[in-house]
Amino acid sequence: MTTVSSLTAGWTLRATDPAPDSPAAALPKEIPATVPGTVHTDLLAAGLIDDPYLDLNELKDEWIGRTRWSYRTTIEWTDAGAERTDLVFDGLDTVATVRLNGDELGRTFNQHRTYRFDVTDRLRAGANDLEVVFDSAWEYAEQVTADLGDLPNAYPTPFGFIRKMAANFGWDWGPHLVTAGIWKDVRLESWSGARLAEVRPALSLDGDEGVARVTALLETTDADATGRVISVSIGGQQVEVPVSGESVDAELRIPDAAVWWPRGMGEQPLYTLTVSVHDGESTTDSWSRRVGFRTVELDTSDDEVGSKFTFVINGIPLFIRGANWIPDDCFPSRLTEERYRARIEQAVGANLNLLRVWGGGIYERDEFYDICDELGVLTWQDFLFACAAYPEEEPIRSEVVAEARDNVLRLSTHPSLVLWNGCNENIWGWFDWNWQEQIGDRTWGLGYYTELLPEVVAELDPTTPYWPGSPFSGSMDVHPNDFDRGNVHIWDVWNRVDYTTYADYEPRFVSEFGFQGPPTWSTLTRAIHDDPLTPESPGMLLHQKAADGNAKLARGMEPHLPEPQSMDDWHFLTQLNQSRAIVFAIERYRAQRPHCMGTIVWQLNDCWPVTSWAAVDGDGHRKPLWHGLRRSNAERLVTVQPMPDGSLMLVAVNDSIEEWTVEGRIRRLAFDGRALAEQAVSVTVPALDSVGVPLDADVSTPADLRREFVRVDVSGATSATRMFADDKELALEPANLRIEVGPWQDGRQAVEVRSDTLVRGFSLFPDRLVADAWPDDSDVDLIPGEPTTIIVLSPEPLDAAALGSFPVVRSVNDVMTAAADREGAR
Ligand code: BMA
Repeated sequence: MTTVSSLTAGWTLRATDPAPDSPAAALPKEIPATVPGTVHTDLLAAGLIDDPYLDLNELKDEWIGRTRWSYRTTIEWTDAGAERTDLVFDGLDTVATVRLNGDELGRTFNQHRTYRFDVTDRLRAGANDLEVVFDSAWEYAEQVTADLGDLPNAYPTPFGFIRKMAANFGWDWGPHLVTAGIWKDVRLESWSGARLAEVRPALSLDGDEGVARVTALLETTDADATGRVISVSIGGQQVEVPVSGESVDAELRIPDAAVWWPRGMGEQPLYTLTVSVHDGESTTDSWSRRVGFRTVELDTSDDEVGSKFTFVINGIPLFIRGANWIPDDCFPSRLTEERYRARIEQAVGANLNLLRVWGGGIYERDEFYDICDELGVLTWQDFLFACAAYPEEEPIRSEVVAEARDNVLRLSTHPSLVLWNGCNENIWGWFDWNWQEQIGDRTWGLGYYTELLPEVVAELDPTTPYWPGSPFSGSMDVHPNDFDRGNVHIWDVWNRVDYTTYADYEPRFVSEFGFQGPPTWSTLTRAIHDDPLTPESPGMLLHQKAADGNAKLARGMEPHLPEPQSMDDWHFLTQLNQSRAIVFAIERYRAQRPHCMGTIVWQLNDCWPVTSWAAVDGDGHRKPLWHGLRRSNAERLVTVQPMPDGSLMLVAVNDSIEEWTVEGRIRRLAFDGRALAEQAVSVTVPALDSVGVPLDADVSTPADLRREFVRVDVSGATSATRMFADDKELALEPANLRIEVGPWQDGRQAVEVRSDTLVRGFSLFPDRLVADAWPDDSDVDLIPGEPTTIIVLSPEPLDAAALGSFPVVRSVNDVMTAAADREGAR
């Protein structure tokens, strides 16, 4: 059997030949290094730099990415007689020279692939010196840019000329922290005879039978394969195939296989697939993964409107309720399985069924996809090309091939993986961002997206669909962001126009749309210590990376909400507006099913504390948007939507696999709670379908649009409210709340609240008291005469008086009536 010796211990780090004026020159000669890890986190752990996530520290750290770093450890080696020993790196970030006992083993240029060096004849008994020297990724990428000629790029850094996480060079939500280091596992593997160099499983369903096809490629130390067999087993079945050449094919059929389903549609049964190599009596290598049986089809067939973009899982068309995923830390080696799990559970809590791993980040570690397999969260994996034109020449091209093969093979076993996507916005860039003149007749990446990558997927992961881009129409003859065809990104909202513009569109599938809001108060004030703290104070501005971000926040809020009078108001209202913008879009597009078959919001998570489009901030705290996602993505949703003729329609959306009987009422209420009109609702919504119920004219027609609203209360879904005007136009009264705070028990504390007038945007911010405390709902409408209870989850008891008052308790009413009071006092 292969013997594995971990090499993660005993590493030290030093800057090699630093420029005399660089802070690197003043560093100690030996700094303890964590492997897997990265230079930044080692310097931080050694107290040599300040935390780059805090205040203005990011600006002090550019020299780290401009320095050459050497990692060193000693391997104590005893020869146990194996025929071969390989030095294996699961990931090197990025431009490295690997030396053993002073001899160069090789150079590396790609963060996203694995490297294996045969060191059989180079290891000596006793101590061996292993050194990995990282050149500056900046400088390497700048050199390749100079060699090949620059290409257009949405961000002014050379990330397109090096295979390294693009966002590492800075993004519109991320800092410039150009990393280096041994960011994944490193080990020695000793083996004899034959090793499984590649295992390519393809799992599918044929009626009730699970079909597992496996191709195994061997690497051998001998030409003689006599007596060598490969054994494949799954679900109690096993086959043994004699080896003749270097590859072996096997097929197993599992009768009545348990089918893997996305969450909400069924269970997530997983099987263990094991492949092993035997030479006579001895097992020389073995490989095993958890796998699942499912079929996936991306239906992009033409229809009367254009062409669809529908995921069909095990034969059932599924509405995707997704979010885009970015690296959860600028230093991904810090991501633990616990942190992955917490974040993916937050996605589940927000009623999401898909995460899109976006192309400016990384192929995540196995644990990410393992957790998604377990929880039934679908994954869509971008190849790592984002927002730029990419050269298709060397030295980039062969790196792209190697990286694609490595990662497609690694991830192909995951039943949760339902799409390989070629690029993020690069085809759009070619069409719309004035690229063509600059590119001329040079390559820009299209050959990757339309030829190279789909070929790799077809060869190595034939049971998972491929799509060239997000967005893409299906043809280079049709604009990539055509709303009738394929998938679109909607970014005019946020950048230019009001969020009600979402309602002007009837997309087939939206794979990006988003709206910014600041992080939670606890995260913001942990990271930023500006005094005074304002949206424009220096730390706030450094932690807002979007072009003109604060102006867009203000412009997006202005039509809807009262003007903020303080930093507290600004924080509350911008977060509220972020959530409302996205809820507006999701409800609208879900009501359009099956014309539209999915939304993927930009973005679930953050990599550091920042004002961004995220629903969960850099400290893992849920923003109000998370609650908005949870509500608008509920499996069963009622929403009141305007029709083209101006009338109102109640749309009941049923994403569940069971029929839904919707019983209840729709009322027009006055702000003081008086019922002005009422309509009974009784309708059955089939599974995976939606039904519209027109509102009666007396329910949908207000006598006073500033003092009335529509309320829907039905069985099986959260109540819905629809106002007749934007909040800032409403005649909202002072909230005059009666709040009762219950005792803290098992991490939960109930807050019951009543009001005798309509309260809009009622929200609790218990993280003002304890950073990790959070409410189970946000942006709640308080209806007169109907007490509302919000549960606060907190690791410690919260003071009842503080929990029941400003700044924990907020509402639109309090902002408006405070503003009115100020007006009155003048
Ligand atoms: C899209 C994404 C990201 C970006 C986001 C917000 O372009 O693909 O590149 O962060 O918009 O601007």
